[in-house]
Amino acid sequence: MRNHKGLKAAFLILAKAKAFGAALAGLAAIEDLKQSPSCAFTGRSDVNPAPGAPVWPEGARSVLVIAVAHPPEKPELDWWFGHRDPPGNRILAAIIGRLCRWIEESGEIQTVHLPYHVERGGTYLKDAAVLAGLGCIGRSNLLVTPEYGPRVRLRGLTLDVPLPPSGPIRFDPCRGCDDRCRRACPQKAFNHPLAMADPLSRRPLPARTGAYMRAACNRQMELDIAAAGAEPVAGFEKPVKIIRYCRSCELACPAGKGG
Ligand code: B12
Repeated sequence: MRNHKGLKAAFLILAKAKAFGAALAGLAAIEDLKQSPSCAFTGRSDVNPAPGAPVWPEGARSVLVIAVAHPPEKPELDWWFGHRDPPGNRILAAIIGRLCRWIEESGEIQTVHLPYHVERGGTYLKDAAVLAGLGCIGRSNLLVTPEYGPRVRLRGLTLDVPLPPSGPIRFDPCRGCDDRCRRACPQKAFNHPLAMADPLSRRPLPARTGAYMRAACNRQMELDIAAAGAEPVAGFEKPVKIIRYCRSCELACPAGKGG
């Protein structure tokens, strides 16, 4: 897309994402994303096995990432009700679905609504969000935004046109922080520096210092599933199991609103 036309399209699309309910929205170039730490790191560590490089939809050139805030006073946005995915995720999916339809009405751009899981055709949303200018990767290994700290959830779509990226931004709230996200972890997932077998792998990653252990974090998720009990919930005929996944690292972060 020629420069001025691309800029205008980017502006209109980002404005529409907000009009449809996104708290934050940004654009990243897929060429840049292919070089991003998660794509490059993928599969290089036995400790943090990852699904592999994303498989991009044919012709995709740009990614639009949106964020919806998950403030501490609305914990239910993040809860699983039985097999039903969290309300926050359904809000994200609805916004992306509407955006796809709206963008395609132009007749000039093809979109693909990215699934959540990388192994099912999705992408690494935190990396995409950093490149799109939504924030930075914090010592919690989460995307930290100036507005809401890490208390956001992400979703994306691809577009088959090269649009001007809206990031990255200069923002680093972790510098000088006393590591309260890491200290809050019930499984001490940040206590183990990763020895990366591949000398070319980027030492400071993940969680910026190579100190995030997925298996330990996942152990807590399994405990959270085991702790879920059936409760009466409006809209459900019978009591339903509510899974409240751990959010200790993000809730401990002082950055942004709700921090
Ligand atoms: C699989 C998965 C999990 C797994 C494994 C997590 C992991 N990090 O490996 C488990 C179940 C354990 C998990 C846990 C959690 N998850 Co999770 N998870 C995902 C999923 C589906 C893929 C993540 C992945 O595989 N990453 C690949 C691995 C290799 O990378 P990584 O460990 O995340 O670290 C990379 C980045 O930090 C990056 N990086 C580091 N520094 C820099 C610097 C720059 C400049 C850039 C560009 C990148 C970068 O490089 C690292 C790799 O080397 C994403 C959704 C998605 N499609 O992206 C959600 C996602 C990352 N999870 C999310 C959340 C909220 C959580 C939890 C808080 C649980 C919860 N209540 O939902 C915890 C927090 C864990 C943590 N502190 O990292 C959110 C994060 C939102 C945010 N603000 O960042 C996401 C985006 C989902 C969403 N709905 O929005 N998760």
